[in-house]
Amino acid sequence: KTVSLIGVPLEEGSGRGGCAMGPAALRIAGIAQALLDLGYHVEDRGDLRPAPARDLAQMERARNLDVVGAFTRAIEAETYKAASEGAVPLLLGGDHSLSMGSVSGMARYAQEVGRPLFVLWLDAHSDFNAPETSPSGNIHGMPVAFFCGKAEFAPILPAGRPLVDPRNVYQVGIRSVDDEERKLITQNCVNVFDMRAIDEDGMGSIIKRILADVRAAGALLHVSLDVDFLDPDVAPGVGTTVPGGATFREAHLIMELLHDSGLVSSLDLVELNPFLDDRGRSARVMVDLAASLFGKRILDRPTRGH
Ligand code: DIR
Ligand code: MN
Ligand code: MN
Ligand code: MN
Repeated sequence: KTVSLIGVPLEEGSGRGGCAMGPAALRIAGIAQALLDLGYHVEDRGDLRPAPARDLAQMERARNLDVVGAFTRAIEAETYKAASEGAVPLLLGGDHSLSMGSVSGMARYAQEVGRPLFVLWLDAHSDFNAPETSPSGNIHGMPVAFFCGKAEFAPILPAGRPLVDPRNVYQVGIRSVDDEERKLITQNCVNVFDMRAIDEDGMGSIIKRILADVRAAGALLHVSLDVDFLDPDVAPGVGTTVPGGATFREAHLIMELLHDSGLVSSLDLVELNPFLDDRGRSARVMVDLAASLFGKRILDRPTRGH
């Protein structure tokens, strides 16, 4: 099996500098070698560097739309291409606005193979703002609304692009939602498992329920992992830390369950800001989590059925 690394040096969606160094930091932390050690064929497609899209006029409530929109187009095409060639696209971010492109590319691929696309969104934030509801104007707070067709800017992707049904979006780790955004996720029936749900029910049982839904639907599963999903003590290298996040073990458990499910079609690693990191610690945690998702185990405990 091939994993295609797609570098996305994008920070213009985040409202501060640093995430553009994320792909370099993830490479230095050993993302390719970790996958090679697990027996994958790794194809590094390098970094995308599109020129700003001159047809996308700036909007006050969606900052740097020309840059983010150009990246969205390039990411959508590259993700779709990698998936069509039979690889698992692994996006090395870059801020979370990159998921506008990666998820849209996977939605196009899923439509082509006649399967629904489900999304597992591991984040402190719901990222369901629209330009009209966003308190910041930062597009990294809007990607879920975008790929569900609930946030329109100037036309970035072709009209009639395949969308994700918000009922097929599962958000885990949520602990920071803006007021207007809360109404949107409720109205649109996004499945939200906030930190309280994790505390009450346990991470394992929540993820197993989600994976059962994905399996029952015969869907592809795109996983989007924001560094701030993790507790800031575990991963400080992110611009929007929120206290009370997932622990190291909870995060690894998710990755191990995802691997065992065999359902994951594609992955985003996003929001790593090496400028804010502590000697590469957060970059290494993200690489370690990706390795677990691709099959690395602490103990080779016998799998049921074997
Ligand atoms: C806030 C912060 N909800 C916003 N969002 C994110 O600006 O829309 N921070 N995604 O990482
Ligand atoms: Mn996010
Ligand atoms: Mn976040
Ligand atoms: Mn395995």
